[in-house]
Amino acid sequence: MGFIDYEVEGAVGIITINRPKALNALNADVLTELEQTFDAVDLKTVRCLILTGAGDKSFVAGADIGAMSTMSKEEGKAFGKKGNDIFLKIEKFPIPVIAAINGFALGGGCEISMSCDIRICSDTAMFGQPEVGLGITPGFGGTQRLARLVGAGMAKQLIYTARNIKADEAFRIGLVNAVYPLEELMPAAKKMAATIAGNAPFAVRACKKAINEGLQVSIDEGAAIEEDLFGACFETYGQREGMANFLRKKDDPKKVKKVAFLDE
Ligand code: DAK
Repeated sequence: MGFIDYEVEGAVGIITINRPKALNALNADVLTELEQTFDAVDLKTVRCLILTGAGDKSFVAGADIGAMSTMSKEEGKAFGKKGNDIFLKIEKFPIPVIAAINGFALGGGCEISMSCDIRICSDTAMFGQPEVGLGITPGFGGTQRLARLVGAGMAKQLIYTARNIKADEAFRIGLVNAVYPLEELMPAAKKMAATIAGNAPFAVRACKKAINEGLQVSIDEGAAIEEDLFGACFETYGQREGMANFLRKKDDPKKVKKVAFLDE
């Protein structure tokens, strides 16, 4: 281990990709450690994750170009699979993952942020898919997730031109939800994560599953997925206590504070 830091603050886990000398570029070791870190998250107590990069210059400057430059077709395919497996793991991870993008998010860096549930960034952030300039396609889901997030026309323009965009443009096209001065980024990410972690954990996880799975299917099938997950919330501590709390509040608004939802 050595390229990934993991710390827990309350119910929020913070995963930091820590390879600042290479602007946190992703090589096979970084990807392996990242996967091991996600596998080790204690889902009984951690309710939301933040993914960020070490240093104040880069989130992730992409896949490691030096490591890739001499790969054979087979090695390239294996590397692509390794990346795709971990990016899919992040996307399907049971609890929400917020990408706190503190600088360059290029190639695989932009792609890993897109596998997270929510993206917020510093005003110094820079996004792009420069792959066609390197003779490859975006290989960690960029052709798929960028089009889903910002629409096919904008995704095609960014990918075909390999042009980098700054934080304000990323915000304008809907790639990120909010932009902060660099020093305010992590406090904002922690505040958002703590707010999410303060809600009923079973319900939050069910929402993530419903949104993600619903996006892959027709609206009819999506409605069926939603019904199942909605039903699954009943009889949980969160549903019982959340609704009871609302009813108590109606009796006497001063009597009851926000529910402290138990882990479930
Ligand atoms: N890989 C390896 N090292 C990198 C790197 C990268 N992507 N980006 C930066 N570095 C290293 C630099 O080599 C330099 O190392 P030293 O020379 O100090 O040893 C150090 O980080 C600092 O970088 P610079 O000196 O270049 O710093 P600047 O501020 O001048 O420039 C920059 C920052 C981010 C604009 C520049 O470093 C840059 O353009 N970096 C490359 C960005 C990029 O093109 N990223 C996309 C990589 S392609 C696949 C799946 C996925 C992918 C591929 C295949 N399969 C399915 C097979 C993904 C591909 C990509 O992500």
